[in-house]
Amino acid sequence: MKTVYTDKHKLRDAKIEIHEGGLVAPFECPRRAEIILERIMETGLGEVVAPDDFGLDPVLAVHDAGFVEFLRTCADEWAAAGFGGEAIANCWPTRTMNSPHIPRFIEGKIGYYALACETTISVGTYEAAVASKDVALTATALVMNGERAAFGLCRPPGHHAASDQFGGYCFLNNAAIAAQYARDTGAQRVALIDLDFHHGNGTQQIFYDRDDVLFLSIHGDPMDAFPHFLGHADETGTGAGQGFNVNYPLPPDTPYAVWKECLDQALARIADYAPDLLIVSLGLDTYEHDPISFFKLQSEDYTDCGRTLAGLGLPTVFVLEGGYAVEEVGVNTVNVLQGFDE
Ligand code: Q9C
Ligand code: ZN
Repeated sequence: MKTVYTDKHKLRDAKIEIHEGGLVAPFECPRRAEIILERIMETGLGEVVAPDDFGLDPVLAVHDAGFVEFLRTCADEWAAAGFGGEAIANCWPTRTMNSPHIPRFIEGKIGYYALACETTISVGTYEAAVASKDVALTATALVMNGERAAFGLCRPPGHHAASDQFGGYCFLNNAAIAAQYARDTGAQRVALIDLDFHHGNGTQQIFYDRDDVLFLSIHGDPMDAFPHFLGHADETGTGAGQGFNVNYPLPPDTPYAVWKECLDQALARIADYAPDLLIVSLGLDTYEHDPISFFKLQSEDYTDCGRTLAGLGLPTVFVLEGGYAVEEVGVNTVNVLQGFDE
């Protein structure tokens, strides 16, 4: 299958992340995408093409305009306030009493829009996030125009980004933007399966009240893992979306055999839904040696996963999400795509 890729991901190159009580080099780093691209070249997976510019309309179809403007101006406003380093949230709206006012000052504004504080906003982050959604949209357009499948090598990732929140290394929700674009260009129903180790809280939120995008996610139980507050099995959708949100939280040390049972259940639900398009939020942080996750998938399991996804027989867009065992992320990613292509 074809891969969509651009060097612009390198513009997202933050220097710090808050992790276990200290500052570390970010797990979500440019090298991840380079290693995946190298593996694609070395295996001859298929042609690598550059993204087209889709502008902001497909972004504003799922994200709040004030939020997008905040992402665009955040790094500059941080510097203009006289702050050094990277923009980082140190405050949150009160959970017990909510005011509708969005702070004017950047220190309050970033707290308003932040989902978590591990993720800073550095110079270039917005430009990289915009390029990343163009990668996802280009891959989606390829499939809407007749390709069996395509891979969007997206960086930064997107699935934690909600309609007006960033965090968990995510700024714009590439998969959600792609799903909405597919709906707006002829797909009646879209299924979106999130295989990243972490629950796709942002994607869930964006489509929670809708029945035209079925969302399913297999992930570490939020009782034990980020994003901590969403991803429970009792989150099933609301209004018209009731029954169109499906979560499979799993405990520490889950091996592939158990994970695969959930995948089979999820795929049965998708087959029953009969979508026009499948979007896969492809995280590789389910890997046994991922530094921030707790599942036990092995490299060869990813080939089986890709083969299993292909069994649905649906036009399929793969969108890269997480995966932080950097040396192995190329092999694991391409194993899924090769398994699908077999
Ligand atoms: N200190 C994605 O995989 N919390 N995001 C990390 C380690 C944030 C993961 C906890 C994890 C975000 C796209
Ligand atoms: Zn993840």
